Amino acid sequence: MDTSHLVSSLTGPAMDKSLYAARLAEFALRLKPNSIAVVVSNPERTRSNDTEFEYRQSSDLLYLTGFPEPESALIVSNVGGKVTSHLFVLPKDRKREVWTGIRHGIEGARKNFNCDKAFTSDQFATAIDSAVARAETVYYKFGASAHFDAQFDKVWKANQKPLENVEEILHEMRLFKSPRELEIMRHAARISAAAHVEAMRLCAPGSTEYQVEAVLESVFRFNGADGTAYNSIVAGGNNAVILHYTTNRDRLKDGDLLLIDAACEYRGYASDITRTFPVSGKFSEPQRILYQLVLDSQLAAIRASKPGNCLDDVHNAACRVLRQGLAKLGLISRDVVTLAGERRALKRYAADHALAKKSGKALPDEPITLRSFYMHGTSHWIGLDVHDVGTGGTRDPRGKKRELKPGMCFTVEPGLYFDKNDKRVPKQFRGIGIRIEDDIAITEKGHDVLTAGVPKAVDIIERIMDHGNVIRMNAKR
Ligand SMILES: [Mn+2]
Repeated sequence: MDTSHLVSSLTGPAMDKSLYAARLAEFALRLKPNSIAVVVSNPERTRSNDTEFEYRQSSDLLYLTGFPEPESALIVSNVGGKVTSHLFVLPKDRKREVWTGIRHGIEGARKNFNCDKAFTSDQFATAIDSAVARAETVYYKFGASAHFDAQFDKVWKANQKPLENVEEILHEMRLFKSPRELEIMRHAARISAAAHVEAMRLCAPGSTEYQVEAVLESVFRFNGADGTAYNSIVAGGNNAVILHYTTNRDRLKDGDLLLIDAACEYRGYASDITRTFPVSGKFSEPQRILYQLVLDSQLAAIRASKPGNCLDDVHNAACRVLRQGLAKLGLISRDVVTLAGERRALKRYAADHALAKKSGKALPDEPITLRSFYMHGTSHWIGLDVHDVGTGGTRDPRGKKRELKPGMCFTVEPGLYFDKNDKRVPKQFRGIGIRIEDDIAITEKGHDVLTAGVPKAVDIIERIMDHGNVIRMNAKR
């Protein structure tokens, strides 16, 4: 059976066989001589009784092979100067396939997924036994699959071969996106951007968080995305101060802001976008002031996203603007307006706290600093995983400064969060949570904003939302 259509049938950019072959060759090149590397699939996970969560291949196996099915594994051997790749897959089984879907089988695996040889999954135990015996070094990482861990562990313990972490090689490779990967990520970002614009157009007082969620996710699916890259956060009003609010059950109120952190995955690659806008379509004065501050901080961080800088520089650029803005508004004091000042204050607090604890005195209040209202980082890598692998905001695995280089992709997502009960802030700012997030790719000259398709300037957001003649969800006509 010709199953080549299963690898890349939809329109839109995709990986192809030659790119996977090049990747596998590059991976083999990075292995020590006379070694083998084993990469295994994620297990299926039960959602309810006898039904499973939608299956998602482990990102490492996906990266090396594109093979999408569970109970699969890859052994790459680099012994005696000869590189081979063997893929272990579920066998064709007409009766099972009627229930669980078409399998590539051994033939499909060999034909469409670049391996030198393919075997059935139940041959893995025997194969790993002889592969480990022949190797001087073995690369593996425990923890992905209990099933394969048990089989590997038995053989590895019996053979006493030095163990290296396969992720150290793979994740360093995954940190740098190839031109085709960037095309795929740009496509994912375009779909997510369109979804955010649609949510802005349709949102109105009286509609609900889950209706907005439905709008977003329908745009993802309609445009051929795999699905969501992570659970959608659609948080009206004070819900936005809960960083991972995914309940999405409340009604949206006139006068509140709406924070949406939602994006799709396309051909295995994630996008990640956050926008915050007024439910009514018009920012109130306090909302606009805080929103503009977060936006200015995000723009400063994006400007710092260039070769030679590191992620800490990006974070510091964002924080600098936020600290100055908060000091100007009187939300933090002048002596914590710099990073050094903030560090001093927190150090003093830690010492006072320890002392009070020791002597049984009343514990001091934590000083009010940027960390009180912005408690997360500014960036994470993005790729096959939404919080992608790759070490180091500052240092690489060798302890050298982790400079940003072309092909690296990450988010820039500063925010400010003022709980409705936070007595440390003026009333007009309480119950406001704002985050603005874009996906950035580092280029030779600087950067490319992959998610530029969704506006973030105050006037443009207000213009998009000001459609008197557009029928909005649940809006009174
Ligand atoms: Mn993010």
